[in-house]
Amino acid sequence: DQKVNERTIDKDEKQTLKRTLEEDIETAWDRLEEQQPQCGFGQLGVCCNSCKMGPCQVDPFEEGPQRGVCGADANLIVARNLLNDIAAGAASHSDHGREIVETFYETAKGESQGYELLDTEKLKNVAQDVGIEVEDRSDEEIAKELGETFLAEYGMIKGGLDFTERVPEKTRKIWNKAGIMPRGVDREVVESMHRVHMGVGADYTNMLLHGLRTALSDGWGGSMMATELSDILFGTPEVTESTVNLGTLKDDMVNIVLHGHNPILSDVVVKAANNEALVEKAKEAGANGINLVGLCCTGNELLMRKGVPMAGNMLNQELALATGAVDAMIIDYQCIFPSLPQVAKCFHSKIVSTSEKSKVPGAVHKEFHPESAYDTATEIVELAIDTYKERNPQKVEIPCEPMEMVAGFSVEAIKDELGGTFEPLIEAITSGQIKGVVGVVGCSNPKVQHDYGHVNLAKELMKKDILMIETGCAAVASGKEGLLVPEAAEMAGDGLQKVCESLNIPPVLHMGSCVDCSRILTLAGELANALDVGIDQLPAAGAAPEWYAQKALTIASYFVASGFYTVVGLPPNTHGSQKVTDLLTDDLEDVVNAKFDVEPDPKVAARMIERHILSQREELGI
Ligand code: NFS
Repeated sequence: DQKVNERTIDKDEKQTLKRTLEEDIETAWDRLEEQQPQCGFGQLGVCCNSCKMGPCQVDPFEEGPQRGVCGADANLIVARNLLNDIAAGAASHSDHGREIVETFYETAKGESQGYELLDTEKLKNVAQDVGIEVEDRSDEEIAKELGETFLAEYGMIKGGLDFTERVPEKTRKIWNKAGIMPRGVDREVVESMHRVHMGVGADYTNMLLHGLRTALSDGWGGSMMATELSDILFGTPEVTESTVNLGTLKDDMVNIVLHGHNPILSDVVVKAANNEALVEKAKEAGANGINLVGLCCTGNELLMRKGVPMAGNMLNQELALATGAVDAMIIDYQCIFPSLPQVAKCFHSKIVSTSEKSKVPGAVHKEFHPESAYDTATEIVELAIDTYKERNPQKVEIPCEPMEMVAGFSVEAIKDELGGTFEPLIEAITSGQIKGVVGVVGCSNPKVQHDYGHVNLAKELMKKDILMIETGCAAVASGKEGLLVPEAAEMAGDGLQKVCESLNIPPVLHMGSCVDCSRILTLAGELANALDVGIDQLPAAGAAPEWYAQKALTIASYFVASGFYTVVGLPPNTHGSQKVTDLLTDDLEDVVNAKFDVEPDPKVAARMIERHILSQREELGI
């Protein structure tokens, strides 16, 4: 019991965690335990395995070697590792974005199966944002040109990203001065890989500034294209009610879990699962129907647009299987434990991999392509129904009832809730009813008690009249804790409580998946433009209390580069260099008017964020 309590604050999942321990079902927590003690050089970021004169380690206590074979010191090794991480994160979001752009383009040309241009109003808005003519043209024509324009964002023909048009003038000036204006998405990532090669970048500051530029090409490029075109293809999210936690799995239904990140597959699976003939088939197999639930960010995409319930966040993936109730877990890519087939083997469950990029030994592979999307989705749903017949009801343990939540807060939806203009929000902020806005984002990490960082940071900040806009695993943690319903405003300070009551919104707004952190950027751009300031001047901040992924580091980096003071709960393995640490947590302020801080205690982090927001308000004179 002690172990279970140390591992999570989610009371509902404790029972399932206990089961994994009793029945020897190995999870990430067990593997973390086996890894102890983790390599100290790695934690400090002072080991380098880039070139094969190495691996090299620099002695942080200055007794052993101070340089690798090539001559790199701790500052360079730490910075190089960090740039490598940022590039990997930017690449994964942006490559996901590329698949969306390609599917969008195929749809515009009428070559995909199961997709349509669903939100044509947004199509026109986005096209106009990037300077495409919309008058007297068909939706397909506009979409085709938009698809071509966005495909070109990846290369370097244009020399600049179109969405930087959304960046406030003052913020763009800062980027130009710092030399970090992003050019092309692929260009920045490839250039990062060039710079981390042995014998290229040797100046840690120069390396890390390029890290910021690479991150910006993700936030205002790859991720933003992923969000905006997904909205056009699958619908711009509107405020929607749904449910969350392991209780969303049903003992009398065929349970299909959609896990990963890219909605191009999962969205079509939703269509297939609603097909009457397949529902009938499920009933013939003895089930009451087909139950779709989401996990991780693909789950967030479906929740936002279709109200599909969420089984949980990153650390819930093995626990979902450990309920014994999952018939098929469909994975695309990112944040997927390679160990899933091992857990599935303890039950009848099947893992179905779908991306050529993300094959997993032990999974059934059903490769997915936009041209045959619906056929593949149908095949997978049929497989799930067949697998259901093998389920042993005796082994099913669903630990709880689902928790209610509200999601779907796209920038457009927030504007709608406010009555069609951001004026009421700006009014609430300037009057001090709401002191500021914080983007709480990122992963779960077994090094942190599950959901502890997210939930406590949100609770502390709402008491201080600070509104949360959340994405990813952070938002799901808030959902499981019951913070994503309007009634949660009772826990907030008086000002925020009143605003939530009058608008009937929760104090924590679920804005979507991790690529939807770009919605946070778009919103910040709108607010800053309305106030005629740079993003760095807003009474706002970012936080990633339980992050683990390179992607999260990229998000934190584009938050900081865009002007958000950002507090992360775990260090990015940089403490082996005092100079890099100083740069990130101090000197960056002189470059982009924002910086990182590292603070594991959410209560302390909340105070740091509040202090920042109050000083921003003072400078704005509000
Ligand atoms: Ni984003 Fe983190 Fe993964 Fe989503 Fe969750 S772990 S970096 S929040 S699911 S991407």
